[in-house]
Amino acid sequence: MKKAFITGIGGQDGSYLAEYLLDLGYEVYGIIRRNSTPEHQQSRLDPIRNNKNLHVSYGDLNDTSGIERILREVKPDEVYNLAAQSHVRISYEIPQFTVQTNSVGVVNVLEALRNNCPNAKFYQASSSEMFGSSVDEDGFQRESTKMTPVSPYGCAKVFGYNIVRNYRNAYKIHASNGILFNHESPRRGSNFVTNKVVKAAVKIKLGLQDKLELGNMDAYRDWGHSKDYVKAMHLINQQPKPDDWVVSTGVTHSVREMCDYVFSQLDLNYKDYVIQNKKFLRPEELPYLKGDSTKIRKLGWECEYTFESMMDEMIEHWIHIFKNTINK
Ligand code: NAP
Ligand code: G4F
Repeated sequence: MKKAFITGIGGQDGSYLAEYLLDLGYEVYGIIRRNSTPEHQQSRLDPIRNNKNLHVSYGDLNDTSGIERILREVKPDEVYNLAAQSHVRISYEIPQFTVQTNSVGVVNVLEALRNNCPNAKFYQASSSEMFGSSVDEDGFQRESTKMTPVSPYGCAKVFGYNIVRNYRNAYKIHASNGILFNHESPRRGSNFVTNKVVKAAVKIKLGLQDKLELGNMDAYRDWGHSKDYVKAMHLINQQPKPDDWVVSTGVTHSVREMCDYVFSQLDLNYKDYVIQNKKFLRPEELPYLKGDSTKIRKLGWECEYTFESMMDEMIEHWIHIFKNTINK
């Protein structure tokens, strides 16, 4: 039985990846941070909580001794470093914590791996936010696109990306980067724009909310589904040679178009409800993302969800939640 260790297992991707690996027959180990409200934090793991092959313990990327101890005891075959302060706008509010976790945290895990299980395969959750303002002439970002990050989050992720390549070359560690474009699901944090919009639109439809306050509606994002993207993470760690891969749908929509789609599905016009609040604007915005994932598609990876089927699933999720609330 293969053993996998996942940091950030309580997050959107970590929870889907854990489910996927358990289904494949892995023994899965993961860390969550200590939190004053554990019920809330661990809810994404509820579907697999009783699986005997799941082992969750407390840990933090900034607590090196704990990471060292787990890797020494478990000696995993595969390590997935998904833990991060993952919110771009909030990275302006807590830049030092963001850098500590998203940059130094990567070194902490790599060092623990090098000292305790040097043959383990390492996956780093790199991000399209690293491209920042760079777009190739054909309108896409790809593995070769220049990285000009425009946020503390993006800058920190570029360091993580580079240190992975450095450890790969210097120490011959099987360390890879997945450069993932935005991906969503019903498990997405509700302060990210897709889930924020869907949750509010459903509440407006049910008479539970009047308005929705957003920031910049003219940014474009390439939105895929987290369930499809965790399969790419696993595929990357199965490759004979470590490398860097873009994971994306190749389709882009503006925040405005996404709002239009969601409200229309509920027979509403977003223009009647959405207002701008400057507090949701960013000091520097990333205006446009569209990824070329030709390289990983050559390995057989593909998306099962479309933008529309993913948004529909999120709408259904929130309708179910709020109808149950109303009926109680
Ligand atoms: P998420 O839901 O925010 O999950 C991140 C997890 O990391 C959370 O469970 C969080 O725990 C944990 N974490 C934060 N700081 C930590 C620390 N110091 N030590 C240990 N754990 C810590 O994010 P996600 O959407 O699943 O994304 C997974 C990874 O992919 C992240 O690294 C993200 O930056 C990257 N990524 C995401 C996307 C995307 O569109 N989703 C795209 C590209 C890359 P708490 O709940 O305790 O904060
Ligand atoms: O949903 P978002 O917060 O995602 P963002 O900033 O693109 O970051 C996500 O994707 C990255 C990959 O490119 C990941 F690395 C990162 O961890 C995260 O998962 O914002 C999307 C767009 C932005 O242009 C933002 O300015 O939506 C715009 N937006 C407009 N109003 C808003 C809002 N975003 C949020 N979160 N909240 C708003 O009210």
